[in-house]
Amino acid sequence: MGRKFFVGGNWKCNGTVESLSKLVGVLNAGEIVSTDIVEVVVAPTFIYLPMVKDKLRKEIQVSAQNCWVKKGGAYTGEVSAEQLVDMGIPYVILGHSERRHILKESHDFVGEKCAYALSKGLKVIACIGETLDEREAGDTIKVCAQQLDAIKEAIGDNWANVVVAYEPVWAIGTGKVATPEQAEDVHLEVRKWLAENVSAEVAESTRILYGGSVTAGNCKELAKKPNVDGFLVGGASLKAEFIDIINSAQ
Ligand code: G2H
Repeated sequence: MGRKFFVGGNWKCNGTVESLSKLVGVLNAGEIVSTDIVEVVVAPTFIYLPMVKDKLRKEIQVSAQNCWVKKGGAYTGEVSAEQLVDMGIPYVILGHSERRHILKESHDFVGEKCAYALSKGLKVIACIGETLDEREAGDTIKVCAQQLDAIKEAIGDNWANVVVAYEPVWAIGTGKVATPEQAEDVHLEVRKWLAENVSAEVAESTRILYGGSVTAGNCKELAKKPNVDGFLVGGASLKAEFIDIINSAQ
């Protein structure tokens, strides 16, 4: 069976009860292709997760944007994987570059978070990607491999509930989208890495998403690439054009 297209909306630290209710209304009213063809997930901040989950059409799932690295307890300000499961949240985004770079989450810490979240039954959208300096130094694949190595070190061969999101940092929120060829080149390398370091089956079945300034205008060309299995969308997922991105599923 082929890989089902996957479109995630990462709402980041945006929204209010009013604006997100309106956005959910837009998503509920939009015509979207069958869930046989595309899996759709949106990720509000923790505080709005229950509200969005309740109001949203059932074809669209919800995701957290982060969770704590181990069992909950005396960790002020954190939300545990158990608590997400308790609230019926199926997905969590881990290792987003805004957390790696602004909050200094290391490769190993992200790997440990992935392992713990998976062990509690969450599905993980694991983000990787290089900075502009790393790309210009020719280190794109090396950096992505280091990030994947740390995840593999923590989760072993347990990739069935992992979706990988390749998000070049230089393309995030900048309006500078990777070309379809640039995205495909890295996705192919990520798939090779999976084949060489995990298994041929995992390489074949794992969805590899592209993220970084995806819009309704550029998604169709990106989606044509054989190793682009969907998108993780930030800014454009807060707008009605997210429907068009969902419908770019091939
Ligand atoms: C990358 C992406 C969503 P944007 O962070 O994860 O955001 O589409 O705004 O570049």
